[in-house]
Amino acid sequence: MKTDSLEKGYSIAKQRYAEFGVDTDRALQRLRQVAISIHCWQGDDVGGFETDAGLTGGGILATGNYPGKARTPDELRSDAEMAFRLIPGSHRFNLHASYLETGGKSVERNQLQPAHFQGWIDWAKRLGIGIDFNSTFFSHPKAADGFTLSHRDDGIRRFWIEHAAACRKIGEAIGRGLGSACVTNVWIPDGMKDVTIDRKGPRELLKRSLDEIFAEPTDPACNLDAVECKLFGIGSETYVVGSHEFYLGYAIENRKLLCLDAGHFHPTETIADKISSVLLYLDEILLHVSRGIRWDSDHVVIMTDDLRAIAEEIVRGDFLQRVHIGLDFFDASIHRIAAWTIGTRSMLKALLAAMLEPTETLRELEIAGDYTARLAMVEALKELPAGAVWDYYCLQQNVPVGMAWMEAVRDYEASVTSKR
Ligand code: RNT
Ligand code: ZN
Repeated sequence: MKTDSLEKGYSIAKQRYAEFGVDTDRALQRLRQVAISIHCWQGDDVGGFETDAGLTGGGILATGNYPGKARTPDELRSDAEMAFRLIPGSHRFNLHASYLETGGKSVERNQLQPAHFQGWIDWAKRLGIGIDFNSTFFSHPKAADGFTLSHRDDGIRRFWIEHAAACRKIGEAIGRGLGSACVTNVWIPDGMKDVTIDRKGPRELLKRSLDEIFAEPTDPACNLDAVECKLFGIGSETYVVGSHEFYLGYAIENRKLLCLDAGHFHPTETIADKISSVLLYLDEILLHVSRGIRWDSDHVVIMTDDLRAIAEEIVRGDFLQRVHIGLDFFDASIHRIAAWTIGTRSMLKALLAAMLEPTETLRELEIAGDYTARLAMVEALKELPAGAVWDYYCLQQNVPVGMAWMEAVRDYEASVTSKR
Protein backbone atom coordinates (compact mmCIF):
# COMPACT_ATOMS: atom_id res chain seq x y z
CA MET A 1 0.00 0.00 0.00
CA LYS A 2 1.15 3.53 -0.79
CA THR A 3 2.38 5.77 1.99
CA ASP A 4 -0.02 8.58 1.17
CA SER A 5 -3.08 6.33 1.23
CA LEU A 6 -1.94 4.96 4.59
CA GLU A 7 -1.56 8.51 5.85
CA LYS A 8 -4.97 9.46 4.48
CA GLY A 9 -6.49 6.40 6.13
CA TYR A 10 -4.89 7.38 9.39
CA SER A 11 -6.13 10.94 9.27
CA ILE A 12 -9.71 9.74 8.71
CA ALA A 13 -9.31 7.25 11.55
CA LYS A 14 -7.94 9.99 13.78
CA GLN A 15 -11.09 12.05 13.19
CA ARG A 16 -13.43 9.13 13.78
CA TYR A 17 -11.75 8.31 17.08
CA ALA A 18 -11.70 11.97 18.08
CA GLU A 19 -15.52 11.92 17.88
CA PHE A 20 -15.33 9.48 20.79
CA GLY A 21 -12.77 11.60 22.59
CA VAL A 22 -9.89 9.25 21.76
CA ASP A 23 -6.47 10.58 20.75
CA THR A 24 -4.94 8.09 18.29
CA ASP A 25 -1.48 9.72 18.43
CA ARG A 26 -1.45 9.20 22.16
CA ALA A 27 -2.51 5.57 21.76
CA LEU A 28 0.40 4.95 19.39
CA GLN A 29 2.77 6.66 21.76
CA ARG A 30 1.64 4.26 24.49
CA LEU A 31 1.91 1.25 22.23
CA ARG A 32 5.52 2.12 21.42
CA GLN A 33 6.40 1.68 25.11
CA VAL A 34 5.19 -1.93 25.23
CA ALA A 35 7.82 -4.67 25.09
CA ILE A 36 6.41 -8.15 24.51
CA SER A 37 8.50 -11.07 25.69
CA ILE A 38 8.77 -13.23 22.58
CA HIS A 39 9.43 -16.88 23.41
CA CYS A 40 12.40 -18.62 21.83
CA TRP A 41 10.64 -21.99 21.77
CA GLN A 42 8.30 -21.21 18.85
CA GLY A 43 11.47 -21.13 16.74
CA ASP A 44 12.37 -24.80 17.19
CA ASP A 45 9.31 -26.56 18.65
CA VAL A 46 10.66 -26.39 22.24
CA GLY A 47 13.68 -28.46 21.17
CA GLY A 48 16.57 -26.58 22.76
CA PHE A 49 20.25 -27.27 22.17
CA GLU A 50 21.10 -29.88 24.78
CA THR A 51 20.48 -33.03 22.81
CA ASP A 52 19.27 -34.03 19.38
CA ALA A 53 16.13 -35.49 20.91
CA GLY A 54 14.45 -32.11 21.40
CA LEU A 55 11.23 -31.84 23.37
CA THR A 56 10.40 -34.97 25.30
CA GLY A 57 7.79 -35.38 28.01
CA GLY A 58 6.75 -32.71 30.41
CA GLY A 59 3.13 -32.72 29.38
CA ILE A 60 3.66 -30.33 26.48
CA LEU A 61 3.63 -31.20 22.83
CA ALA A 62 4.50 -29.45 19.58
CA THR A 63 2.70 -30.96 16.60
CA GLY A 64 3.47 -30.50 12.91
CA ASN A 65 6.54 -30.94 10.77
CA TYR A 66 6.94 -27.76 8.78
CA PRO A 67 10.47 -27.87 7.38
CA GLY A 68 13.30 -25.60 8.38
CA LYS A 69 13.27 -25.25 12.13
CA ALA A 70 16.29 -23.65 13.78
CA ARG A 71 18.90 -26.26 14.78
CA THR A 72 21.54 -24.09 16.40
CA PRO A 73 21.61 -20.93 18.52
CA ASP A 74 22.88 -18.96 15.52
CA GLU A 75 20.00 -20.16 13.36
CA LEU A 76 17.51 -19.35 16.09
CA ARG A 77 18.98 -15.88 16.56
CA SER A 78 18.90 -15.23 12.86
CA ASP A 79 15.24 -16.38 12.66
CA ALA A 80 14.30 -14.27 15.65
CA GLU A 81 15.95 -11.22 14.07
CA MET A 82 13.90 -11.85 10.97
CA ALA A 83 10.72 -11.87 13.07
CA PHE A 84 11.82 -8.70 14.89
CA ARG A 85 12.08 -6.95 11.53
CA LEU A 86 8.41 -7.73 10.88
CA ILE A 87 7.03 -6.76 14.28
CA PRO A 88 6.60 -3.06 15.10
CA GLY A 89 8.27 -1.77 18.27
CA SER A 90 11.13 -3.04 20.39
CA HIS A 91 10.61 -6.30 22.26
CA ARG A 92 12.27 -8.91 24.46
CA PHE A 93 13.36 -12.50 23.94
CA ASN A 94 12.38 -15.27 26.32
CA LEU A 95 14.86 -18.12 26.73
CA HIS A 96 14.64 -21.55 28.31
CA ALA A 97 17.62 -23.02 30.14
CA SER A 98 17.76 -25.76 27.50
CA TYR A 99 18.90 -23.14 24.96
CA LEU A 100 22.36 -23.01 26.50
CA GLU A 101 25.63 -22.77 24.56
CA THR A 102 28.45 -24.91 25.87
CA GLY A 103 30.69 -25.19 22.84
CA GLY A 104 29.86 -28.88 22.46
CA LYS A 105 30.51 -29.83 26.10
CA SER A 106 27.73 -31.56 27.95
CA VAL A 107 26.80 -29.62 31.08
CA GLU A 108 24.28 -30.89 33.61
CA ARG A 109 21.36 -28.62 34.38
CA ASN A 110 22.36 -28.13 37.98
CA GLN A 111 25.76 -26.87 36.82
CA LEU A 112 24.54 -24.12 34.51
CA GLN A 113 26.40 -20.82 34.58
CA PRO A 114 25.76 -17.37 33.14
CA ALA A 115 28.66 -18.08 30.78
CA HIS A 116 26.49 -20.64 28.99
CA PHE A 117 24.19 -17.79 27.99
CA GLN A 118 26.81 -15.18 27.18
CA GLY A 119 26.17 -15.61 23.45
CA TRP A 120 22.55 -14.66 24.02
CA ILE A 121 23.46 -11.72 26.25
CA ASP A 122 25.90 -10.36 23.65
CA TRP A 123 23.30 -10.77 20.93
CA ALA A 124 20.60 -9.01 22.95
CA LYS A 125 23.02 -6.20 23.76
CA ARG A 126 23.72 -5.73 20.08
CA LEU A 127 19.98 -5.56 19.35
CA GLY A 128 19.27 -3.39 22.37
CA ILE A 129 16.65 -5.77 23.77
CA GLY A 130 16.01 -7.44 27.13
CA ILE A 131 15.93 -11.17 27.82
CA ASP A 132 13.69 -13.24 30.10
CA PHE A 133 14.49 -16.72 31.31
CA ASN A 134 12.98 -20.08 32.34
CA SER A 135 14.30 -23.10 34.18
CA THR A 136 13.73 -26.27 32.13
CA PHE A 137 12.07 -29.08 34.05
CA PHE A 138 11.21 -31.33 31.09
CA SER A 139 13.06 -33.27 28.37
CA HIS A 140 15.40 -34.79 30.92
CA PRO A 141 15.89 -38.30 32.38
CA LYS A 142 15.41 -36.92 35.90
CA ALA A 143 11.97 -35.63 34.88
CA ALA A 144 10.95 -38.78 33.04
CA ASP A 145 8.60 -40.06 35.73
CA GLY A 146 6.67 -36.82 35.82
CA PHE A 147 8.03 -35.34 39.05
CA THR A 148 10.75 -32.75 39.62
CA LEU A 149 10.58 -30.22 42.47
CA SER A 150 7.94 -32.33 44.25
CA HIS A 151 9.75 -35.63 43.76
CA ARG A 152 9.75 -38.00 46.74
CA ASP A 153 13.36 -38.89 46.00
CA ASP A 154 15.55 -36.37 47.78
CA GLY A 155 18.39 -36.68 45.29
CA ILE A 156 16.18 -35.88 42.32
CA ARG A 157 14.48 -33.06 44.15
CA ARG A 158 17.88 -31.63 45.12
CA PHE A 159 19.02 -31.77 41.50
CA TRP A 160 16.06 -29.69 40.38
CA ILE A 161 16.41 -27.25 43.27
CA GLU A 162 20.00 -26.68 42.20
CA HIS A 163 18.89 -26.23 38.61
CA ALA A 164 16.32 -23.57 39.50
CA ALA A 165 18.74 -21.80 41.84
CA ALA A 166 21.35 -21.74 39.04
CA CYS A 167 18.73 -20.32 36.67
CA ARG A 168 17.96 -17.42 39.02
CA LYS A 169 21.66 -16.54 39.05
CA ILE A 170 21.67 -16.68 35.27
CA GLY A 171 18.57 -14.47 35.18
CA GLU A 172 20.31 -12.00 37.45
CA ALA A 173 23.43 -11.99 35.24
CA ILE A 174 21.27 -11.46 32.17
CA GLY A 175 19.42 -8.58 33.83
CA ARG A 176 22.65 -7.00 34.99
CA GLY A 177 24.31 -7.47 31.62
CA LEU A 178 21.44 -5.91 29.73
CA GLY A 179 20.38 -3.27 32.25
CA SER A 180 16.82 -4.57 32.30
CA ALA A 181 15.34 -6.95 34.88
CA CYS A 182 15.02 -10.51 33.63
CA VAL A 183 11.82 -12.34 34.59
CA THR A 184 12.87 -15.89 35.51
CA ASN A 185 9.93 -18.26 35.42
CA VAL A 186 9.42 -21.63 37.09
CA TRP A 187 7.03 -24.09 35.50
CA ILE A 188 7.16 -27.75 36.48
CA PRO A 189 5.19 -30.59 34.93
CA ASP A 190 4.65 -32.46 38.22
CA GLY A 191 1.35 -34.25 38.52
CA MET A 192 -0.65 -37.48 38.23
CA LYS A 193 -2.49 -39.02 35.33
CA ASP A 194 -5.13 -40.72 37.42
CA VAL A 195 -6.77 -41.08 40.81
CA THR A 196 -4.53 -39.32 43.27
CA ILE A 197 -4.58 -40.29 46.93
CA ASP A 198 -1.94 -37.95 48.31
CA ARG A 199 -2.52 -34.46 46.95
CA LYS A 200 -1.00 -32.88 50.01
CA GLY A 201 2.43 -34.57 50.15
CA PRO A 202 3.82 -33.38 46.81
CA ARG A 203 2.56 -29.86 47.51
CA GLU A 204 4.39 -29.79 50.81
CA LEU A 205 7.52 -30.93 49.01
CA LEU A 206 7.09 -28.33 46.28
CA LYS A 207 6.69 -25.56 48.84
CA ARG A 208 9.89 -26.67 50.58
CA SER A 209 11.76 -26.85 47.28
CA LEU A 210 10.65 -23.35 46.29
CA ASP A 211 11.67 -21.98 49.68
CA GLU A 212 15.16 -23.38 49.12
CA ILE A 213 15.36 -22.07 45.56
CA PHE A 214 14.40 -18.57 46.64
CA ALA A 215 16.32 -18.58 49.92
CA GLU A 216 19.07 -16.39 48.54
CA PRO A 217 17.85 -12.95 47.45
CA THR A 218 18.58 -11.71 43.94
CA ASP A 219 18.77 -8.05 42.95
CA PRO A 220 15.21 -7.05 41.95
CA ALA A 221 16.66 -4.60 39.44
CA CYS A 222 18.18 -7.58 37.61
CA ASN A 223 15.99 -10.62 38.34
CA LEU A 224 12.29 -11.11 39.08
CA ASP A 225 11.04 -14.59 40.03
CA ALA A 226 7.79 -15.91 38.60
CA VAL A 227 5.86 -19.12 39.29
CA GLU A 228 3.44 -20.61 36.75
CA CYS A 229 0.31 -22.49 37.74
CA LYS A 230 -1.64 -25.04 35.75
CA LEU A 231 -4.83 -27.05 36.05
CA PHE A 232 -3.93 -30.12 33.99
CA GLY A 233 -1.50 -31.42 31.40
CA ILE A 234 -0.92 -34.39 29.14
CA GLY A 235 -0.31 -37.22 31.60
CA SER A 236 -1.31 -35.05 34.55
CA GLU A 237 -5.02 -34.84 33.84
CA THR A 238 -6.15 -35.61 37.38
CA TYR A 239 -3.70 -33.73 39.52
CA VAL A 240 -1.15 -30.96 39.04
CA VAL A 241 0.97 -30.19 42.08
CA GLY A 242 1.49 -26.52 41.16
CA SER A 243 -2.16 -25.54 40.88
CA HIS A 244 -3.55 -22.00 40.77
CA GLU A 245 -4.37 -21.92 44.48
CA PHE A 246 -0.95 -23.30 45.31
CA TYR A 247 1.02 -20.68 43.42
CA LEU A 248 -1.30 -17.78 44.14
CA GLY A 249 -0.78 -18.42 47.82
CA TYR A 250 2.94 -18.90 47.33
CA ALA A 251 3.34 -15.75 45.26
CA ILE A 252 1.42 -13.60 47.74
CA GLU A 253 3.26 -14.97 50.75
CA ASN A 254 6.69 -14.69 49.15
CA ARG A 255 6.24 -11.62 46.95
CA LYS A 256 6.82 -13.49 43.71
CA LEU A 257 5.29 -12.83 40.31
CA LEU A 258 2.42 -15.14 39.47
CA CYS A 259 2.48 -16.39 35.89
CA LEU A 260 -0.96 -16.79 34.35
CA ASP A 261 -0.96 -18.88 31.18
CA ALA A 262 -4.08 -18.51 29.05
CA GLY A 263 -4.21 -22.27 28.42
CA HIS A 264 -3.87 -23.37 32.02
CA PHE A 265 -7.43 -23.12 33.29
CA HIS A 266 -10.85 -24.63 32.66
CA PRO A 267 -11.74 -24.13 28.99
CA THR A 268 -14.32 -21.42 29.70
CA GLU A 269 -12.23 -19.69 32.35
CA THR A 270 -10.17 -16.77 31.05
CA ILE A 271 -7.09 -15.15 32.52
CA ALA A 272 -8.41 -11.67 31.64
CA ASP A 273 -10.74 -11.69 34.62
CA LYS A 274 -7.98 -12.74 36.99
CA ILE A 275 -5.69 -9.77 36.38
CA SER A 276 -7.52 -7.16 38.43
CA SER A 277 -7.98 -9.63 41.28
CA VAL A 278 -4.46 -10.92 41.66
CA LEU A 279 -2.96 -7.45 41.24
CA LEU A 280 -4.74 -6.39 44.43
CA TYR A 281 -2.37 -8.73 46.24
CA LEU A 282 0.71 -8.91 44.03
CA ASP A 283 3.03 -6.17 42.78
CA GLU A 284 3.58 -7.67 39.35
CA ILE A 285 2.52 -10.65 37.28
CA LEU A 286 3.70 -12.46 34.18
CA LEU A 287 1.32 -13.55 31.44
CA HIS A 288 1.82 -16.43 29.06
CA VAL A 289 -0.50 -15.42 26.28
CA SER A 290 -1.51 -18.48 24.36
CA ARG A 291 -4.56 -19.84 22.51
CA GLY A 292 -6.00 -23.13 23.63
CA ILE A 293 -8.37 -24.90 21.31
CA ARG A 294 -10.45 -27.30 23.43
CA TRP A 295 -7.42 -27.85 25.64
CA ASP A 296 -4.03 -26.27 26.39
CA SER A 297 -3.03 -26.70 22.76
CA ASP A 298 -0.78 -23.63 22.49
CA HIS A 299 -2.06 -22.45 19.11
CA VAL A 300 -0.65 -19.22 17.68
CA VAL A 301 -2.30 -16.20 19.26
CA ILE A 302 -4.75 -14.33 17.01
CA MET A 303 -7.28 -11.52 17.59
CA THR A 304 -9.87 -13.53 19.49
CA ASP A 305 -12.28 -12.11 22.04
CA ASP A 306 -10.14 -13.75 24.72
CA LEU A 307 -7.03 -11.94 23.54
CA ARG A 308 -8.88 -8.63 23.33
CA ALA A 309 -10.20 -9.12 26.85
CA ILE A 310 -6.68 -9.69 28.19
CA ALA A 311 -5.44 -6.52 26.51
CA GLU A 312 -8.48 -4.54 27.70
CA GLU A 313 -7.94 -5.58 31.28
CA ILE A 314 -4.26 -4.58 31.19
CA VAL A 315 -5.02 -1.19 29.64
CA ARG A 316 -8.24 -0.38 31.51
CA GLY A 317 -6.60 -1.17 34.82
CA ASP A 318 -3.55 0.91 33.92
CA PHE A 319 -1.45 -2.19 34.59
CA LEU A 320 1.10 -1.93 31.78
CA GLN A 321 3.92 -1.35 34.27
CA ARG A 322 2.91 -4.31 36.43
CA VAL A 323 2.06 -6.94 33.83
CA HIS A 324 4.90 -8.60 31.94
CA ILE A 325 3.40 -9.79 28.70
CA GLY A 326 4.98 -13.02 27.51
CA LEU A 327 3.83 -15.26 24.69
CA ASP A 328 3.61 -19.03 24.95
CA PHE A 329 2.56 -20.91 21.84
CA PHE A 330 4.30 -23.37 19.57
CA ASP A 331 2.94 -24.51 16.26
CA ALA A 332 5.23 -26.68 14.16
CA SER A 333 2.74 -26.95 11.27
CA ILE A 334 3.33 -23.47 9.83
CA HIS A 335 6.43 -21.40 9.14
CA ARG A 336 7.84 -20.64 12.56
CA ILE A 337 8.86 -17.06 11.83
CA ALA A 338 5.34 -16.43 10.54
CA ALA A 339 3.96 -17.92 13.75
CA TRP A 340 6.03 -15.49 15.83
CA THR A 341 5.00 -12.61 13.60
CA ILE A 342 1.28 -13.39 13.58
CA GLY A 343 1.17 -14.01 17.32
CA THR A 344 3.14 -10.95 18.37
CA ARG A 345 1.45 -8.59 15.92
CA SER A 346 -1.92 -9.85 17.17
CA MET A 347 -0.95 -9.20 20.77
CA LEU A 348 0.07 -5.66 19.83
CA LYS A 349 -3.09 -5.11 17.78
CA ALA A 350 -5.19 -6.18 20.74
CA LEU A 351 -3.32 -3.74 22.98
CA LEU A 352 -3.79 -0.98 20.44
CA ALA A 353 -7.53 -1.70 20.21
CA ALA A 354 -7.70 -1.41 24.00
CA MET A 355 -5.72 1.85 23.93
CA LEU A 356 -8.18 3.21 21.38
CA GLU A 357 -11.11 2.65 23.70
CA PRO A 358 -12.86 5.65 25.31
CA THR A 359 -12.67 3.85 28.63
CA GLU A 360 -13.66 6.83 30.75
CA THR A 361 -16.86 7.36 28.78
CA LEU A 362 -17.74 3.68 29.08
CA ARG A 363 -16.98 3.73 32.79
CA GLU A 364 -19.25 6.73 33.28
CA LEU A 365 -22.10 5.00 31.46
CA GLU A 366 -21.57 1.97 33.66
CA ILE A 367 -21.55 3.99 36.87
CA ALA A 368 -24.69 5.82 35.74
CA GLY A 369 -26.33 2.42 35.29
CA ASP A 370 -26.85 3.01 31.57
CA TYR A 371 -26.00 -0.52 30.52
CA THR A 372 -27.93 -0.10 27.27
CA ALA A 373 -25.64 2.68 26.09
CA ARG A 374 -22.60 0.79 27.38
CA LEU A 375 -23.44 -2.20 25.19
CA ALA A 376 -24.33 0.00 22.22
CA MET A 377 -21.02 1.84 22.45
CA VAL A 378 -18.91 -1.30 22.85
CA GLU A 379 -20.45 -2.55 19.61
CA ALA A 380 -20.17 0.79 17.80
CA LEU A 381 -16.46 0.96 18.65
CA LYS A 382 -15.88 -2.20 16.67
CA GLU A 383 -16.86 -0.31 13.52
CA LEU A 384 -14.09 2.27 13.96
CA PRO A 385 -11.04 1.98 11.71
CA ALA A 386 -8.55 0.52 14.19
CA GLY A 387 -6.90 -1.22 11.24
CA ALA A 388 -5.95 2.12 9.70
CA VAL A 389 -4.30 3.16 12.97
CA TRP A 390 -2.41 -0.13 13.09
CA ASP A 391 -1.28 0.19 9.48
CA TYR A 392 -0.01 3.68 10.17
CA TYR A 393 1.87 2.39 13.21
CA CYS A 394 3.56 -0.27 11.07
CA LEU A 395 4.48 2.44 8.56
CA GLN A 396 5.89 4.65 11.33
CA GLN A 397 7.85 1.74 12.76
CA ASN A 398 9.20 0.78 9.40
CA VAL A 399 7.76 -2.73 9.25
CA PRO A 400 5.60 -4.20 6.47
CA VAL A 401 1.93 -3.17 6.44
CA GLY A 402 -0.93 -5.67 6.24
CA MET A 403 0.36 -9.08 5.25
CA ALA A 404 3.22 -7.71 3.17
CA TRP A 405 5.52 -9.22 5.80
CA MET A 406 4.72 -12.64 4.31
CA GLU A 407 6.87 -11.73 1.33
CA ALA A 408 9.88 -11.33 3.59
CA VAL A 409 9.13 -14.69 5.23
CA ARG A 410 8.82 -16.36 1.82
CA ASP A 411 12.14 -14.88 0.68
CA TYR A 412 13.83 -15.96 3.87
CA GLU A 413 12.29 -19.39 3.53
CA ALA A 414 13.57 -19.72 -0.04
CA SER A 415 17.08 -18.61 0.80
CA VAL A 416 17.50 -19.86 4.38
CA THR A 417 15.02 -22.14 6.17
CA SER A 418 14.20 -24.43 3.22
CA LYS A 419 17.92 -25.20 2.88
CA ARG A 420 18.19 -26.61 6.40
C1 RNT B 1 3.58 -25.55 29.90
C2 RNT B 1 3.81 -24.14 30.29
C3 RNT B 1 5.20 -23.62 30.05
C4 RNT B 1 5.80 -24.01 28.73
C5 RNT B 1 7.10 -23.32 28.40
C6 RNT B 1 7.83 -23.99 27.31
O1 RNT B 1 2.28 -25.92 30.03
O2 RNT B 1 2.88 -23.32 29.66
O3 RNT B 1 5.20 -22.24 30.19
O4 RNT B 1 4.91 -23.82 27.68
O5 RNT B 1 7.85 -23.16 29.53
ZN1 ZN C 1 3.18 -21.20 29.88
